[in-house]
Amino acid sequence: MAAGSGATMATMEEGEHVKPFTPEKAKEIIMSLQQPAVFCNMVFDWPARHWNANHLSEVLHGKQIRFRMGLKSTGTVPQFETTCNYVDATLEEFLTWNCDQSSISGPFRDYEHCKFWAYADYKYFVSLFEDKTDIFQDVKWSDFGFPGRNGQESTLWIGSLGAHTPCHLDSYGCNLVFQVQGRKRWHLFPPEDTPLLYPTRIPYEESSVFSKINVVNPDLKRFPQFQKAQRHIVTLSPGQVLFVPRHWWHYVESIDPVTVSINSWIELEEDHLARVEEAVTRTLVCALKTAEDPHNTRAWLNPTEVEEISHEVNCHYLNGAVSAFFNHYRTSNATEIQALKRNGQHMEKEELNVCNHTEAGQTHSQTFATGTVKQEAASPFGPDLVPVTQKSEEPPSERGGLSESDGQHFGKLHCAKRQKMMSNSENAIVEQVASSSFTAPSQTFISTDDLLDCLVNPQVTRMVAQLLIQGRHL
Ligand SMILES: O=C(O)CCC(=O)C(=O)O
Repeated sequence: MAAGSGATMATMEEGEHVKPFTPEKAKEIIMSLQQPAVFCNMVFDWPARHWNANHLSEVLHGKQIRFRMGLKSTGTVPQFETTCNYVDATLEEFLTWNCDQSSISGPFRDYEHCKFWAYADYKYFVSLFEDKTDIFQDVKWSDFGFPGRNGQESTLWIGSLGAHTPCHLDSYGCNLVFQVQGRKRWHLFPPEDTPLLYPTRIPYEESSVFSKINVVNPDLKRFPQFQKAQRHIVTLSPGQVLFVPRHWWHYVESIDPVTVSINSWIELEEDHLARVEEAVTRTLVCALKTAEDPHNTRAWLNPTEVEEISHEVNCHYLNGAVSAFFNHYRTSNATEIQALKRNGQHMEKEELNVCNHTEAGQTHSQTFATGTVKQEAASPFGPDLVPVTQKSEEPPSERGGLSESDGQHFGKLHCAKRQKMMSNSENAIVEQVASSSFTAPSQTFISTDDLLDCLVNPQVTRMVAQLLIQGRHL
């Protein structure tokens, strides 16, 4: 929707501006869109618009922050957090190292600026600003239709040129990313490309599935299927907000000397099952990796993870996730369940699709109703929502218009109602839980044997065997 009906007025220093979308409309778009897109002109009145690194350095005066240090020049192997070095420093020290390259003192002294980047990444506002809770109000996700959501549910990312996050997908939610300072280039791949991205859970981090591929310098001999992946690229500039739909893969790199961005992951209905999946993954990864080498977690456990990896704790965590799933659907009202069931009929058919997994990119892009197929229709949302298309052009600068080619790619299929991507099995579980005839297990009900019965179920072991055989050349 272009500025006009339903648009809201907001005041800023230079005069009055109209936001192109009301909170209700923005939320409707976010909950229905299955393609990444850039919102323009939505945050010009947010106080956080002025949070450049110099300003943050004053706000956080003297606070020690952990920076991840990586090499600017790399080969074909992704720079995972487990292989990076870390430096504890203030933002002021970071800025001195970054801007005054002759400086060889301070905590960054061992890192030549021409060879390394530094990244204060994935910093939760609540731990960063602690007692300065007023600052949370400077971020207003309520403008996107999420009342009360502010800095408290946000993370901050401050990096130097070349700082990047390896390619991964987030297991939970969808994502809104506000670019505050400098530009970042996002390489995105749709969920149906998952088999082409060679997913791995090592290093292990809850909620992140990493790709084995360095997508900016891929080893195509080792990962030939990656050539079929549908890369979408967008450069995010200050003042813009990127919407990343659920399960889209992303590699993000800082392409200016200093970058600052703020994001918030928005919870989705699908997260209830995803939490159980993550708990199973954690239990399995911890058990096998500890069996392999009981004393060396550094090689596989992401530094962001708590070190508590005992089987007992993981089982407790799994039971918590399963109970939460049951509680949620038991208390969901009938309309909600009906909607879930309807959406489930349009499931993404990725389950147990092992035999075809090398062809998945092709098969899915044909059947996936809201994939990246080019559409002829113009954008239904006007110039302030720029779709990120395959090999797309850069989005326009703030207040700029949608380019002709962008408009052609943004058809009505892309704004179809979010298909919940609920699998048949989840649909069946939801139905069972919702129906009174289903006796839900009580309290701590999943034992190690229960878990093993599922993991070594013949269907599962067949799938694992097929994956191992197909991947034996890796
Ligand atoms: O900005 C980055 O480096 C990564 C951001 C990211 O992975 C996310 O917001 O999910």
